[in-house]
Amino acid sequence: MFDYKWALKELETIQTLEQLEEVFQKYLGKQWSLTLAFKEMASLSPEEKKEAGKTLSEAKTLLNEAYEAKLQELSIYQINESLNKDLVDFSLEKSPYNIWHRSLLAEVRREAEEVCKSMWFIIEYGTDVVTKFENFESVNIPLSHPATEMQDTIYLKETDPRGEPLILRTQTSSMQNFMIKKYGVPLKAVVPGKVYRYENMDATHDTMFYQLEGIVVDKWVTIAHAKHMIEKLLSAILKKDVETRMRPWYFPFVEPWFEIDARYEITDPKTGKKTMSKWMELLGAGMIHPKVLEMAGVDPKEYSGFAFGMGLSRLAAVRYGIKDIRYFTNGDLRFAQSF
Ligand code: FA5
Repeated sequence: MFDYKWALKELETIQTLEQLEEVFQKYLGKQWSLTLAFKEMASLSPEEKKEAGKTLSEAKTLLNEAYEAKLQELSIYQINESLNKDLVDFSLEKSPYNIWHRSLLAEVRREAEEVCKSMWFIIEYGTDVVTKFENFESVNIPLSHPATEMQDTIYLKETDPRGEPLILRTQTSSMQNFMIKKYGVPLKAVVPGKVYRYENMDATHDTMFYQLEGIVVDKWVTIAHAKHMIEKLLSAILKKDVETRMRPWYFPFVEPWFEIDARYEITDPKTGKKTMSKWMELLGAGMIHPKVLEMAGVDPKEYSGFAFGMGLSRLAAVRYGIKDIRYFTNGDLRFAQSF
């Protein structure tokens, strides 16, 4: 008859999960010694069968319990072992560099989003990689426009599933058509995000910078609404009184169009004297072109709207009086560590 006490002893001495598996197969697996023992019972007398059945059932329960207990013990042991191996040594000396600093650009972007939320704008980010249709044609920029050529636009080798060339978006206006189609009208939405251009870099031009697109569509929207709302947003984001001016410009996707500049001043922190004071272009805006509305399925006879594209990197420069927007992204530690 099957000696389960011996099996229990064997279980007790097991040290690894692999050994446990072997013992399981030996006693409790398909070719169980225990199963065979049950089979052997067929040749016994009814009295003996009763006795042997009771013993074997008891053995099965005990073995299963012992197996489960061992499994738990070994699993916990194995987890602890691997944790010990991966232990992080917290006694290492602190790095001489303090890596946590404020990112002024991220701060301005986050605050701009909060201001927009409080004014009931929907916020969406879109993707940095877009098709030429999204970036240009959907906002009434014909593909023959110079901006679509290599000097301004960064092309990717990859194409979309239809074979359309993919590019890095040059403007958040690439989301206008998508947003109107997605949310319908009336609509009040903003799209903050990175844009990329093949630019000649200088203190106010980077190849990657942040824009914040605004799209407002409803019945009876006028340029007076546009001016009022943009001015409100600017003063909430800049958080200080900044002199601004509005002047005409041209964008194919709005009509009429305008740009807003702000007085950009740099003060020497030591002497408190102004070292620079000039106009800086902050944003382009205008009434959404009827063709753009039509392309997004909106009847321009019934609805009108305005759109604007703010340069968040330049807004941050004006707000904090930073003399070169490239400091925000070029990783210069002297700049990063001073905030
Ligand atoms: C546009 O990108 C238009 N999509 C804006 C627009 C939206 C007009 C909706 C009408 C309606 P523009 O190229 O001027 O326009 O860029 C908008 C703003 O982004 C600029 O006013 C400026 O603040 C910022 N900007 C432009 N180029 C750069 C650059 N290279 N580096 C940093 N900021 C830039």
